[in-house]
Amino acid sequence: MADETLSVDDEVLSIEDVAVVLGVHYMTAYRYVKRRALEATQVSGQWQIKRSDLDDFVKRRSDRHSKAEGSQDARRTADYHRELERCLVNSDAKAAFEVIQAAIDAGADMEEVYLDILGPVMAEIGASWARGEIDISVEHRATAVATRLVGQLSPRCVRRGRHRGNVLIGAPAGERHSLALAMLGDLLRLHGWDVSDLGADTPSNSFVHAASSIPELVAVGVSVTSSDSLASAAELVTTLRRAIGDDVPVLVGGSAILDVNQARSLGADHFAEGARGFIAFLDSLGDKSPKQPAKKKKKSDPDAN
Ligand code: B12
Repeated sequence: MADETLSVDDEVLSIEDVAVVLGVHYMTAYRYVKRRALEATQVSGQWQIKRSDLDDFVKRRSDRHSKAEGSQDARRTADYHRELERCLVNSDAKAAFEVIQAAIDAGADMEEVYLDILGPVMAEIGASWARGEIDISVEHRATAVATRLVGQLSPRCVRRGRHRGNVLIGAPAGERHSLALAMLGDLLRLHGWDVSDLGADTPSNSFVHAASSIPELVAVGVSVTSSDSLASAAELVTTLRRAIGDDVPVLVGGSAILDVNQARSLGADHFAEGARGFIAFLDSLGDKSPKQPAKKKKKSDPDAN
C-alpha cells in the first residue's frame, strides 16, 4: 500500500465508491483496506482502489464462499432465512431490515442479500402458500414488507462512475409479479447498467414505446413469473421484434421459464438463468458506453490528520 500514483488505464475508485459497489457501510469498506484484504494505494491522504483489485477481491470472496467456509456460511444463511421469513410473515418491517443489516455487517454483499437471502425466502413463503400453510393475505402482507425492504436497499445498488449502457426490463400484460423486476433491476445497476424497469403488467405497445425511446439500448429483458403469462410473453416478444428489429437482443427469463428451448418457443433470442445469468449475458456483450474520467474523491482516510 505504498504512496504512489495509479495507472490511468484502470478505473480508480474511492472507499466510498467501493462501499456502494459492495453494498456495505463506508467503515466496512475502510476496514477491508486497513486489513489489507483489499489492495489500495494512498495518494495525498486519499485511498484509491483500482477496479481490477476490487474485482479480484470480490472473486476471492465468492471463491471462499463456495469452498471450506461454505458450511459455516450456509448455517448463517439458514439463520437469516428463518429470521427473515418470520419477520415477513409477521409483517415486522423493522426487524426484517435488521436481519438484512446483520447479514450485510457479516460480509454479505447486495447480490447475496437479494439472491441468496431475500429471493429464497420469498420462494419459501410462496411454497407455504401453495401447501396451504399460510393464507394468501399473509403472502400479500409479506410481499408488501419485502417491497419496502427493496426500496430501502435500492440506493445501495447505485454504482457511481462509468455507466455501461441501457437495458430495458419489464413484464408482459397480465403478469403481476413486479418484485422480481425490482430486484433484477437493482442487481443490473450494481453491475453498472442503466436500467429502465417497466414493472408488472405492461401492455405490448407501451413496452415498444419504451424500447423505441431509449437511446443505444443494449438489451431487453422480459420477465415471466407466472405460467399464466406465457402466451402474453410470446405476443410481447413478437411485437417487440417487429418494432425494434433484430439488432437488440431480447431475453426471456424469470422463474416460469425453465430453459432455452422454452424461451425460444416464445420467440426470444436468448435465455439467461436468473439475475446472475442476465449479468453474465450483458458482460459477454461488452461495454457500450464511452469511458469517462475517474471521479473526484470525497472522503479521506479517517486515520489521516
Ligand atoms: C410475491 C408473489 C406474488 C405477489 C406479487 C407481488 C409483486 N408485487 O411482485 C402476488 C400476490 C400479486 C402474486 C400473485 C399471483 N401469484 Co405469485 N408469487 C409470489 C411469490 C411468493 C414471490 C415472487 C417473488 O417476488 N420472488 C422473488 C424474486 C426475486 O425471485 P424470482 O421471481 O425468481 O426473480 C428472479 C429471477 O427469476 C430473475 N428474473 C426475473 N425476471 C427475469 C427476466 C430475465 C430476462 C432474466 C434473465 C431473469 C429474470 O431475477 C429475479 C431476481 O433474482 C412467488 C413464490 C416464488 N417461488 O417466487 C409466488 C408465485 C410466483 N406465484 C404464483 C401464483 C400461482 C400466483 C397467482 C396466479 C395466484 C393466484 N391464483 O392468484 C397470482 C397471479 C399471477 C399473475 N398473473 O401474475 C406461483 C407461480 C406458479 C407458476 N409457475 O405459474 C408461485 C411460484 C407460488 C407457488 N409456489 O405456487 N404472487
